[in-house]
Amino acid sequence: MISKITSGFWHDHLEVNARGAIFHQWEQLEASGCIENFRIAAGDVDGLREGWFFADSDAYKWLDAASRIYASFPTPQLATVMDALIALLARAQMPDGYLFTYNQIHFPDTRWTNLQIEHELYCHGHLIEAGVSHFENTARTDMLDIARRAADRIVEDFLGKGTDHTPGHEEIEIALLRLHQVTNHKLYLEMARQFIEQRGRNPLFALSIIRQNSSADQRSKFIQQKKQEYLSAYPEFKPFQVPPGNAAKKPTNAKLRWYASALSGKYFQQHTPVRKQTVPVGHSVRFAYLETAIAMLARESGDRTFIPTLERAWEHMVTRRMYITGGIGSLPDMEGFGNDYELDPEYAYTETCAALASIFWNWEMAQITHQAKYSDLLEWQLYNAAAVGMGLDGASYFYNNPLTCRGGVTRKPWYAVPCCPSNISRTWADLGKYIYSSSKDEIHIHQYISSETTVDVGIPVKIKIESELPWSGKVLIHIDPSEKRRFKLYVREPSWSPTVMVNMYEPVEEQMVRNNKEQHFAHCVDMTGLYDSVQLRLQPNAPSYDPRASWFSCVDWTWSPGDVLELNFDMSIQLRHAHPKVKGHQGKVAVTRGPLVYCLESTDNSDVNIFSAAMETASLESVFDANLLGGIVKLVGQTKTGKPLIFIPYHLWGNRGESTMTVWVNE
Ligand code: FUB
Ligand code: ZN
Repeated sequence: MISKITSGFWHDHLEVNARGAIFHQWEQLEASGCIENFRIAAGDVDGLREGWFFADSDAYKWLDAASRIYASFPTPQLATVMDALIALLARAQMPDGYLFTYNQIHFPDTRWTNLQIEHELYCHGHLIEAGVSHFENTARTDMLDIARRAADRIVEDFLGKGTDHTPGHEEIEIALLRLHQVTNHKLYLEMARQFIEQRGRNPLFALSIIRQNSSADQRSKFIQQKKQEYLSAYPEFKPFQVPPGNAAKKPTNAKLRWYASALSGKYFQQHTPVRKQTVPVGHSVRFAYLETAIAMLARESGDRTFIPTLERAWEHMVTRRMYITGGIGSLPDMEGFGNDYELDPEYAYTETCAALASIFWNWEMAQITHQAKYSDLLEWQLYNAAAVGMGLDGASYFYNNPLTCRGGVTRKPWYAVPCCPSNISRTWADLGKYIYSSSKDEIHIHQYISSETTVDVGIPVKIKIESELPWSGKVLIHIDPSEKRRFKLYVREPSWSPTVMVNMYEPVEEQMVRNNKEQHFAHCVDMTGLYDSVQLRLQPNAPSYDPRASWFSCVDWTWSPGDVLELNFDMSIQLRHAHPKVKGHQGKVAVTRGPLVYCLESTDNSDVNIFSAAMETASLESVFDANLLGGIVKLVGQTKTGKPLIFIPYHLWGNRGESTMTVWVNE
């Protein structure tokens, strides 16, 4: 059920997404040759294919994002670009459904050659997802037909095949399951199930990866040679210059660990069958896409035997392999998980896509289990580890997201691997789907985002949320059933709010109450007694972020048109400590308020060394500053020597040119 986001923090972000980011991304895709690759494959033009073997996926993810954006911002400019791209994809697709410009242009006689390395199935997955999103948001079937042709090709080529026929980068599974949701075509579900169940069962995986690596290397050398020949033949051709990416600080043995992880299969989550994968390992985007797909399969097929493994992996990730921001992936090179408690803030890779992938996974888990901890983490990652990925202008991005930066890192308009920009755009454009879930006689409110929707509990119930998050803790929930009706409303008590004060307003005479709620105040319920996880609730000196402290409280009530529930979350500043086993964090705190992690950026703190300054913790207070970064609540305090300190939300750092930054501060 998609809600319309109506105002506030997220509405502003969605405006930037729809009016700026999506067009900026299109320009970059054109400029970088990604779209031209399809024209070459279609035979429209001759030219040089550009970008990585997975470049096609960026065009598909853009179309996916554009389709979702179009549902709320249906501009003719966007429609024109989308339609042209769909027509181009139709021309580029081979008559039998295959579409992968890398092979079509360079190796027309080969297919499905290096499944672990070359992302062929990953690209087809994003193609299929674009088709599903386009159909869901426009009700048109032209792009869906392209997606179905691709999916049918895959079913024909892979269904019934053995354990050496799984993708190296998970994604196709999610795509096939989404396609199954809209077509109800059983074979798509079966294909996804096979890809998932066959993972980690190839006893010769190491040999296979060595062969594929060497084949992929040879193929890429061949392409380099072709490129040189092309550039000599066409000296006037100027290849797109991608700005240099941000170097990631890494431990000395990072490369070696990457090789070891790849050979063992862990990097690809191919080391053991999925039901035994209780520890998050390897490339973190791949890992979280796999978990998302497994959860989707469990939900769609009703096979709940997958759930305990997913729960254990989640618990492991949250307690031992996740940064305070909700970011995952502490090893550059591998772009993935390190060992337990290996969470160096400077090495933090925490790719934007990894946070997004975790959001997808958490949403699936929230729907299956109705446990608030998943929605809590979804919210935390949305505001921190994911939101940091897009700059305020919608035209500058981070790819990897350190928690400590000593310089040399800036937001870039584009990347050689531009997977994150369109991924964040498509997620934001779909934010309205993460707010509610409902069944016969209950509604769960997972997120407090200003929005409107109609929920079905046997009768239609209009719900409007007016949320002041993340700056203030007041949230009004207007409940408007079409007639008086008893049902349970579950509201999530966030882990970050030590207490929640609740007021309920009930109309006595409908019009009057709507106009003047205070005077018709009917009930005041302090819900703090209603949850079981009291022991996990935060104390002023909190441990690290722990979503398990979140709980759904139930308001079992006969609702009347015009009822209003008011929640007031505690927005006091929290000082959080890392787990004692995380190296280098003794004597340091991370500062959070509400769902936001804060940081010190040198731009606001030119008089202090943000890495060595010791904070006077009692001095911290929150101040709304209308002139800072578009209007934010900043935190102001001072060092032990009396120098001012200004904290801004972590997701906003890097918006004012090059700087240094730290999340962890000396106490
Ligand atoms: O490989 C495709 C995407 O690019 C991955 O998801 C990202 O981590 C980056 O490697
Ligand atoms: Zn990415």
